[in-house]
Amino acid sequence: AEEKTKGPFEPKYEDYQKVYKTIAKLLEEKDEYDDGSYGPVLVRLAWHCSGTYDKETGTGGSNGATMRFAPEGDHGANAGLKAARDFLEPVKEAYPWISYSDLWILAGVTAIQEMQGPHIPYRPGRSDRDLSFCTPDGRLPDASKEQKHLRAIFGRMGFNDQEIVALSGAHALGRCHTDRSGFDGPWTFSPTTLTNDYFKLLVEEKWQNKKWNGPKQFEDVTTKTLMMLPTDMALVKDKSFKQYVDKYARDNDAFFKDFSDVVLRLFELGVPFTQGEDARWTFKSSFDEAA
Ligand code: CCH
Repeated sequence: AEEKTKGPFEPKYEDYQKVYKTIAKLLEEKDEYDDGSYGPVLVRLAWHCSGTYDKETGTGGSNGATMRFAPEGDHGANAGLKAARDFLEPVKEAYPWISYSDLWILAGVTAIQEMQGPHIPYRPGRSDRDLSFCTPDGRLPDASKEQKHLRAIFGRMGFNDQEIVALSGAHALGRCHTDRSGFDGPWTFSPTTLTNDYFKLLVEEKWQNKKWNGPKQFEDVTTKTLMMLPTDMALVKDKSFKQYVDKYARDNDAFFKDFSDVVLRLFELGVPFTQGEDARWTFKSSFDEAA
């Protein structure tokens, strides 16, 4: 009798949930990094893959994982993201069927959920591409600039004012490193938990120019331990941006809902999915499992 040949491995929801769990476990184990978590730098990796998208030419975005290659990996904006890519290398070895580009975005989703953020629905479908797909330098935002620059950069990706503000709430997480961007310090007192504190601090705290040898940044008058970038301060200077800062400062649920919607879109920019939007999955977090 003819033997049925096994087709190629077709990973399903359960397989991706396994990868999620492996990343979540590693996040818990490797707690000696930075403020105690690789979570923030994983979110930054996923955003810097996606944020190169240009809607006019359809180039850039999270398809391809072209940051593996020197031209893009060496862009100034990507300084320090090797820590995130190296963190994920053992996961790629354990699950060789997942593309780097799907893995890096799944890691961003995992990090957000494991830092108590909202669920971010996810679809696989990214494939890795060679270095000829690297994007030119200069597509990611420059922190020394203000509202005009933010609208130009995020407009190129297809985002409006409300979406720019919602996305910026990610700065509740992590910190600036002098040896990476030149800036220094965290935005909030809980840099490994996603909250709307970034917005609350922007409206409730007084901010002053930090006197130091580094690039222009702001410090909170009360403790002088927190920071804001010029691009962060632009969100309260600009009336159209400010209305959304006020809204998210008042209402964490509204922030979580809008953040989930916009991050989902960010993470899908430039990906030629073969499956429709109804094929998106929502992964269980450690908090769902404990419940
Ligand atoms: Fe950001 N970000 N970001 N950012 N960012 C930095 C760190 C993080 C800008 C500049 C910087 C988004 C938008 C912007 C994160 C997520 C997002 C740093 C410090 C700079 C500078 C890097 C360092 O020194 O390590 C600018 C300008 C913009 C314009 O809007 C968006 C959008 C997101 C995600 C949705 C996260 C997370 C970090 C912390 C990384 C870490 O290592 O702790």
